[in-house]
Amino acid sequence: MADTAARTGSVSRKTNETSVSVSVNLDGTGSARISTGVGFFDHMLDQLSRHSLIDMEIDVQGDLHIDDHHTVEDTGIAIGQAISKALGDRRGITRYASLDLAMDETMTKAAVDLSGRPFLVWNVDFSSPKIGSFDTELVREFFQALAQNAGITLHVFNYYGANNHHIAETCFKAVARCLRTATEIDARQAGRVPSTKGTLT
Ligand SMILES: [Mn+2]
Repeated sequence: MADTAARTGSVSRKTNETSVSVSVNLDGTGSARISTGVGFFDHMLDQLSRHSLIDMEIDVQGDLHIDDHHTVEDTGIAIGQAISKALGDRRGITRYASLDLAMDETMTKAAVDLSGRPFLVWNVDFSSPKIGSFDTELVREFFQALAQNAGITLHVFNYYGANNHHIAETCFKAVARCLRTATEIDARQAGRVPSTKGTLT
């Protein structure tokens, strides 16, 4: 599969609240073209692409006159669905990854299992409800939507940190680095699905 089929996925999703279009390439270089209308969220998605090396094209028109909630959640849904499509039957993938990511005073762990079973364990607290105009509670909403729709077991744990921008950014970067490793083709799997069940879908 890895040598022939491109591991790409595209999703277009339109509701009364948002219009979202996402394309991903798991075997990219981390090139991103991202426009959600939410500056801080664009910055975080840039990190997600850059450090996962998953190319991402993301274009979102959301009901930002209400708040950022629908835009962030629906973008997470679409990225998750696009990644799941790109993974296909998950044959040959590394599947697991975990990483401690440091950024100045902040340290965050992420662990992922591309199990096909959605689960989020979220152990991250922010000391402020806002980063600029961005609601910090939306960071969790994004990863919940991503895990649910990508079929990922995802754990995120912030050990410590003082700056809320850093805390959010370490979550995105740590998950990105885990996605990079876990989605990568493991040559020793020799094209097999990495499960004794024989299936991850
Ligand atoms: Mn930053």
